[in-house]
Parts: sequence; structure tokens; C-alpha cells
Amino acid sequence: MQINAERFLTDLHHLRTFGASGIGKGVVRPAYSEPDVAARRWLAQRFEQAGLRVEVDAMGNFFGLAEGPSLLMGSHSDSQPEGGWLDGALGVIAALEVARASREAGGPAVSVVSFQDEEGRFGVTTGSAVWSGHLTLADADQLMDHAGIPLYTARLTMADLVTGSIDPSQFTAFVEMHIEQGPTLEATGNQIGVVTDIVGIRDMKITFEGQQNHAGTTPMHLRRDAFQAVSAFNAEINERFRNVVTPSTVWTIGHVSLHPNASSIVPGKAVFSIQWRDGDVTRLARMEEIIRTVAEEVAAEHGMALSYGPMLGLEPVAMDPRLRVALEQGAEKVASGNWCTLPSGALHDATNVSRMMPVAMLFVPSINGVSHAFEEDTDEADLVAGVQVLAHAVELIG
Ligand code: HGY
Ligand code: MN
Ligand code: MN
Repeated sequence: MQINAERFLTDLHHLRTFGASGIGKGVVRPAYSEPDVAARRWLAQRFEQAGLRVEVDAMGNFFGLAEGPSLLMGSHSDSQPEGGWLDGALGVIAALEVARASREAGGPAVSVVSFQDEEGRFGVTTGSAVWSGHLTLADADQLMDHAGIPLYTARLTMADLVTGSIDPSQFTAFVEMHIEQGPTLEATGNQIGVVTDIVGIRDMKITFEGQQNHAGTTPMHLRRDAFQAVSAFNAEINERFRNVVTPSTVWTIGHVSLHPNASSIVPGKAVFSIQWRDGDVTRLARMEEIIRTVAEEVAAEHGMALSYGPMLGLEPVAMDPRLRVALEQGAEKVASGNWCTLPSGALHDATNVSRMMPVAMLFVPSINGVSHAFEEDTDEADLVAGVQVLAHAVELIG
């Protein structure tokens, strides 16, 4: 089959106009936002023009379906609050281009998907988690974003587009192309990465509630300062994790909201996210124990009321060996000697889809290893090479 590089790049650049941040090629296209829904409406048109039947489920996962049994390919088109133009979008447009090229060549049937809320405005890869049965729609609907908006309200923005549920048994396998979002391919001088496995993750919110008070008249020893509790918690888990983690284990406090968030007021309440990732479920569980123990110790020491939000998570998953071989053969054909295998430190919808069918992933390099930032970028030659590898692999997978 013949990939049309110009058509592929034109669509990829058009997709980044939805929610363009005006800074570099960055996008602001959170799940269910106006630019996200507009982008999906445009994708639906492109899916139809490619001869695919558009179906949308209650979560807003958008499918372009080929007739009969087909290989499913795709990713997500929602973005982080400050997102790059390629995270997710690349996989959706690459899948669309392979679906078109395969159909033009009379090749294997390929369906395309853009999952919703992979970036977890409401949780962790929420759209594919519901589609794969990892999360019920009822439970997902109760999830809230950092602004306190419940998912069931947010998804009303696209209720008119919903057509019904999509049966996973029509798909033979799932292949996702994605930017690496890390430094490995660039550091090793490889153009293509074939993913071996995807790490596991745990994510939850913790709330400390102390005493709001005057920042001038409240002596330090009488304070019950919620920010001081967060600071003590962070210092202590870093200490306790030392003999549990490996160099590839990561943990992040990415969101902190202080109430009432004013310079002259001792914060009485802090709500913060704690997220940790590793390839070993035992280590993830050990880290959870430490987190809960330290939170309780700090709450006692600082006079805090402690509460937890729901803990969300995904288990580590290995890629399907047969699909991996097809991607490796495609990589050798397109980028001989210029490819490697590597694990994924980022999460992907493929983890959820692996509950229902064999899955595999392909990476292309991220310039300076940067992602989840407006400056995320990849050389266009690498983007095109990645789609050509996909095309070879699809011919082998059949
Ligand atoms: O966080 C992740 O790994 C994914 O990019 N949402
Ligand atoms: Mn992504
Ligand atoms: Mn992402």
C-alpha cells in the first residue's frame, strides 16, 4: 500500500488548528471542550470521506468503522491542559492514513478510533477505560475535574453525536502509533521505537484540612497550615521511597490547590494529586502503603483532617508478540538499523484495549524528549517514516 505523506501531514496540521494555543504548535483541547468536540466533528467527516462508518459511544469515543472484521488503529484527540500537537493526534491521523491507503490498495480492513479523555481530565484514560469495561459509565460519570465539574455534565456537550455502543469483537487487534514523549529514541539516535510494554499507574487526590487563620497574628507553633502538611508529606515520601524505587520509577504531585489561596491567610485546606508509575505491581502497592502511612503520620503531627479521593489505576501490560514482530519487520524495512525496542513510561489507551484484544505500539522520537508542553514536536520525516512502518506492519498482520 502507498502512504500519501502529503495528505497525512495536511490532516495532522489541520487537527492542531482546533484549540491552537498560539504558542508554537501547542494545543489546548481538553476532553469535551469546544475545540475537542469541533475536532471530533471534523474527524467524523474525514472518517466518512475515507469510506468508514462513524459510530460514537456514550463516553464520546469516536470510531470510523470498516465493513466486517477489521484491525483497529488509533489513539486520542483530546489534550492535556497545555498539550502538544502530536500527543494522541498523531496516532489518530496515522491510523486514518493507513485506513485510506489500505482501502485504496485493496488491502486489509482497518478501522480508526479517537478515544475520549485519554489525558484524564476526569481520571486516567477514562474513555477507553469505560469502553473496555475497566470502569462503568455510572462510576465514570461521578468523576470530577479539578474545577469540580462532573463527567456526566461535561459529556452532555456531545450527547447529540452519540450513536450507541461499539462491539469490540469486530476488531482483530489494536495498533497505536504515538510520540515517545521521552528522551530515549533521540538519545540513542533511533528513528523508530517498537514498544515492549507499558508501565502501570496509580493516581489519587489527598486532602489535608487544618485551620484557616491570619498570616500575621498566628504564631508558627499554633498554626495548622495545610500547605506545611503537603510540604512535610512530600519530603517524607521522597525519603521513604529511597529503598523501594528504581531509576525508572516516577511519582508526581502535579496539582495542588490551597484554600483560600491568599497571601495573608494561613491555608486551612490543601487538595493535591499524587501519581506514581512503575512496571512492577508489587512496587506500586508498596508505594501506596508508604503514601497512606505518611499521610496519616503527617495529619497527626500537623493537626490535619485527612481524606482521600478515589484511587484510579492501570496495571503494567506487555505488548502482543505477534504484532510486535510485524512492527519490527516494518521498522527494519523503513529504518534499517535505525530502530530499537523500548518500554513506555507514558500511559496509553492500548493498556485498556489489551483487555479485549492483542495490542502493540510504535513510537517516533520527541525532540528534546519534551511532551505535555506546547513545545512538543517531532521531525516530519520521522512522522512519515512511522506511518510507513505501520503500513508495512498492517500488510503483515493482515
Ligand atoms: O500521562 C500519560 O502518560 C498520558 O500521556 N496521558
Ligand atoms: Mn497520549
Ligand atoms: Mn498525554
